[in-house]
Amino acid sequence: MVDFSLKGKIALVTGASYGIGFAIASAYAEAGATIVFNDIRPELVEKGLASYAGLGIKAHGYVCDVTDEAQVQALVAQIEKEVGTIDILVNNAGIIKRIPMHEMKASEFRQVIDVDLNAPFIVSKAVIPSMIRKGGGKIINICSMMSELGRETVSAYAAAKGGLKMLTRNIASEYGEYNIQCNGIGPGYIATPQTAPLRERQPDGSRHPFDSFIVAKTPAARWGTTDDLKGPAVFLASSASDFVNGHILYVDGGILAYIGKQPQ
Ligand code: NAP
Ligand code: GCO
Repeated sequence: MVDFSLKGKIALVTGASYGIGFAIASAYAEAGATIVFNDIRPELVEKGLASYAGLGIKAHGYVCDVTDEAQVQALVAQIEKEVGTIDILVNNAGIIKRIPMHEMKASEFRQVIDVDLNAPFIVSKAVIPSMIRKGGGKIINICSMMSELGRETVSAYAAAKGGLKMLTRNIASEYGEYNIQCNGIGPGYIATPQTAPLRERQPDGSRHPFDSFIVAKTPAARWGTTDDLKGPAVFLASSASDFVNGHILYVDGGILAYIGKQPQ
């Protein structure tokens, strides 16, 4: 019997008050895991706790900026004291800044790299020693279409998510012998607050051009929802994927396989 259960496991999902992180954590709870999450703003941690409670999930929420190594080290120690050793880490917290590269400040570029690439390093580094002591663990990095493709205005984000793909492969390479599997999920275009600006109705009520573009570029002819990510995330967190390591699982409705529909 293939085992997709997460019963008895403790999962930390970063930036999971809402959006993709919230959906993944909720799916993990449904599969039996104890949920731990963090957010950078106290009010969002409270909002997240209420949202989880609304689903009947007693989550553990903490305020922590994942780019701050001291805060992350303290968070992991507090989780280990109050909840237990982390079995599953999902590096989900992320930001994007859509600015033409020649207009982007170096500080803005660095901020995106800090959250989307440096932070997964910091948090993974903090949890790996305990995973080794425990005999194994799962690390899942939330990558992106921009781990493979570029587009206008997302230079920092693409650089970060491309780097995150290789960090995923390197963690897999360095820690596979300790029964730690590190894989990535590469969501396609998912309807969350992060992509809301790309889906806004135009003043005349028509669809945003980027909205129509993505629908034409996706064989499934739709935006993804956070529900589409739940099954792949549970698979990569479960023992069903114990021999999957260093893999980026694209959950994109087929975007990466498709040249795109001819404009009518
Ligand atoms: P989102 O709605 O913007 O949520 C991002 C979450 O990360 C928020 O809870 C945010 O908290 C948190 N966060 C940001 N900076 C943080 C920090 N320094 N420390 C702790 N938490 C922090 O994004 P999403 O659409 O759910 O995306 C989640 C992940 O999936 C991101 O890594 C994103 O790059 C990736 N992704 C998204 C899509 C998509 O189409 N939506 C596709 C591919 C990949 P605050 O609200 O307090 O900032
Ligand atoms: C953008 C979008 C994308 C998505 C996602 C695609 O501006 O192109 O925000 O980057 O967020 O990463 O996989």
